[in-house]
Amino acid sequence: MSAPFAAALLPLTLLAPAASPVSAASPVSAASPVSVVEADFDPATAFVPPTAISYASDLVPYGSHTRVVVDRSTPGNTVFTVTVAGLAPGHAFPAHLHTRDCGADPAASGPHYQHVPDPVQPSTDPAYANERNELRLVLRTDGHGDGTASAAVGWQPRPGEARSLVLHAGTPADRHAAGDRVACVRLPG
Ligand SMILES: [Cu+2]
Repeated sequence: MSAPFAAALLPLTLLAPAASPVSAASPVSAASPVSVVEADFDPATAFVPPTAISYASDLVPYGSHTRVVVDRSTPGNTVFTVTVAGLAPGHAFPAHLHTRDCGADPAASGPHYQHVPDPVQPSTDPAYANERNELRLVLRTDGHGDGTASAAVGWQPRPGEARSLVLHAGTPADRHAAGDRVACVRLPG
């Protein structure tokens, strides 16, 4: 290899370590007991599928922010903490763990994740559809549209089966039905 050619390669070699923490982030966070997703809400029509999708920009403005912390560090337990900034002020958003990945269609995230799956779907039996068997949060925003909510459950999601956190329209619902899906955050694993 000629010396000029080797010199040309050097900057690429130096770039490689800078890129590796980014590429390692997903596998590490999936295996780590604590995973953190931090993202701005974008429209579902964005060219690159966003980590956080807003389906209702009046309630979840584009560019508003979320942070979802999933803490599995206590065996047999999971603590979910959802923080938002810049959403509709003075609003209560029900938030749940759903089974499938977010998509352009709000229904893409599928049904609620259940620790003990109801053999009858859609699940309406209160023996399965309850806050112990599902993750159910209510995210209340202050006058600035900021808020945080946390809940602990006595289980850990099965890998790959709890792919998203969905925010519903809640109250005041304005132009939406209270149960409409207004935003979706993609979760690792
Ligand atoms: Cu839901």
